[in-house]
Amino acid sequence: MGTVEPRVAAGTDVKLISGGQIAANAQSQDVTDGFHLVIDALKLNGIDTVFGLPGIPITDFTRMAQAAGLRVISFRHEQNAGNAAAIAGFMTQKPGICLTVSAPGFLNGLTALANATTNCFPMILISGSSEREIVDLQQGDYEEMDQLAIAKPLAKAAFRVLHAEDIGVGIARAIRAAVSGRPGGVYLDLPAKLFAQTMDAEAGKKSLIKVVDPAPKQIPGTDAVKRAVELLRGARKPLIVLGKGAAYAQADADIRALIEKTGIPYLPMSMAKGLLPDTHEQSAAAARSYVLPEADVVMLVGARLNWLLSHGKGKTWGGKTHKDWGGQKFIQIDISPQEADSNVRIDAPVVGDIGSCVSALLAGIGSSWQNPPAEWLAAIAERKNKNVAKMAETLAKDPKPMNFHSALNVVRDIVKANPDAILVNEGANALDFTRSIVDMYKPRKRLDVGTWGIMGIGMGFAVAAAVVSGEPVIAIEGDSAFGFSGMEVETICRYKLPVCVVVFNNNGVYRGTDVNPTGGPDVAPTVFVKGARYDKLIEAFGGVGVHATTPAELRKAMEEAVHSRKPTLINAVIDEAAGTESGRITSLNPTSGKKK
Ligand code: FYN
Ligand code: ADP
Repeated sequence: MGTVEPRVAAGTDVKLISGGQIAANAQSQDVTDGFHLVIDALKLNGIDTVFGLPGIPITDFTRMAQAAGLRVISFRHEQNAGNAAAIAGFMTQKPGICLTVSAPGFLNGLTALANATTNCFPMILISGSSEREIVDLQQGDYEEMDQLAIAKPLAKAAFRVLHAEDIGVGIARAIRAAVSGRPGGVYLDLPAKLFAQTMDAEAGKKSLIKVVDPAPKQIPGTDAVKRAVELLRGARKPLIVLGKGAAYAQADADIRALIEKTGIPYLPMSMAKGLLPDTHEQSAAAARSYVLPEADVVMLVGARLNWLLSHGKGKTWGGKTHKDWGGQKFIQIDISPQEADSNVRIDAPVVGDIGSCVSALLAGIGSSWQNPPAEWLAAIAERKNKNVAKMAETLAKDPKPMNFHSALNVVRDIVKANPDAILVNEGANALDFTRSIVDMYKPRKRLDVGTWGIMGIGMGFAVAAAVVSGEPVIAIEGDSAFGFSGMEVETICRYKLPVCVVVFNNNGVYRGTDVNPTGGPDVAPTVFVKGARYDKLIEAFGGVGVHATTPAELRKAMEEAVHSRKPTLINAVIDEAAGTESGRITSLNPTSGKKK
């Protein structure tokens, strides 16, 4: 490993010595190198944080970046660093940067990059790579891999920089690709040799680009807006669906104004919860299975008609079979012109950035808008009140052992009392119950498994959420989900982050009651060590561990954690029989056709 070399002062004589280190004598020009050009290019573009994991060839880069004033957050596994970068991108609209070593480190980061692309989160995965000449001839280099080719199909864009003078362009292209249009994951391949390349410092400075207007507004066409307004105006049972694109857009006030001015009921997708407070009277979240098939005009705002919305068809939407379309007409606001018609007909596509589209719709609606028919609103309210009352009844119970509901009743109160806290959530039952029980009050406060339903985002998201926002973070984790990133509790402790992890421990995947049908010594594939003490894990790193078996113990521990801001892990013991297979998406599990 090399040492951090200061830049050579002007007027010194510069010679390269081994490993790219620079020996300076008097009387020569000022030089810079690949390391510093990358750092300078990131800083020039307002990047202040890098998530990553040091190792060959980027160890010195992480040191130099820290020395140059960037915040460098080091993880224990690249996937978690990548997830942190991706969600930082979602929260800030700036590309989150993840830095990894070559081949295996790159591959570890790649899952997060692919997930970022799938979720439309802006992120740049920067990986060091081995020597091009050897890689391309497949001569067996250290960590040999054609990383660029592997990243391409999983990223929105992928670039490689071979020469120091191209670093400015490379970073600029990566930033533009990540945040413009539909955001996504970008791969930037930086071969080891590039970091040590030197060039004249002045020329280097001139080669850097401060990206102007990286995510340009995209104004929707007036015809498209008119078409959408007319469709909405003629609706008898209109519905607005808010997706995480709407949360990302940071057009919170206009979105709220649109909903309140039109009086149209809305349904938040999980990461759009809190865009308006979940307690808002127009929220139809608690009447989901009623409003989707009943609505006649549905306006999608930054939400795709993918599996999470049953592809816009089938029984969820009032179709007779899973392929039948319902009778709805759709308006879709999206920045991607290709999104419309991907599953069913979109009658009024409005293509543009959500801020511009929503403000154009607000203007189009004018001041003489009629609220939706009272019967529609009353029918929704009836379903909603029924569901809310049923939920309240369940939440009021205090079963022994504690179950998801009685534990989440506590979480619900804690989040209500701390609306600025960020809620990270993953698991199956731990995810589904939290989504419908815990109300969110502010935009972009709920971060979860997203489009793929991916497990393993937990600790990466929690670290980034704390670093980016400075607010307390509450991570509600299924015990299985937690296992994917659990080692990052060391990272949470190392950076003293205000993260309270609650592991809902029911002894297994979905639940802990399965048995091995052979009677053999192995436990069933879904079962973990019974009575595991996850709280001990954080104690190993100086954090606060709490073993909670009752709602009262859980409440006390969560209150203390949020108040003290100390890294905390609460092992919340849940009835091992409480979970259901795959939570709310059991139907996606194939069943065997073989007769026993
Ligand atoms: C919602 N509900 C409520 C409330 N909010 N009732 C009372 N009070 C409140 N506040 C009701 C809602 O009307 C539904 O009842 C039910 O609770 C569930 O709501 P949800 O979760 O919004 O609806 P549903 O049908 O589960 O949504 C489908 C889905 C969702 C696909 C969007 O399940 C989802 O996001 N799943 C992600 C799953 C995932 O990624 N898992 C990770 C992999 S796990 P009804 O209206 O009566 O139906 C691997 O195994
Ligand atoms: P959800 O899972 O919450 O339904 P999706 O991820 O399916 O949300 O959809 C998000 C949509 O939002 C994507 O189609 C994406 O193109 C779109 N989007 C993201 N950012 C913007 C933006 N600033 N303006 C308009 N559309 C956006």
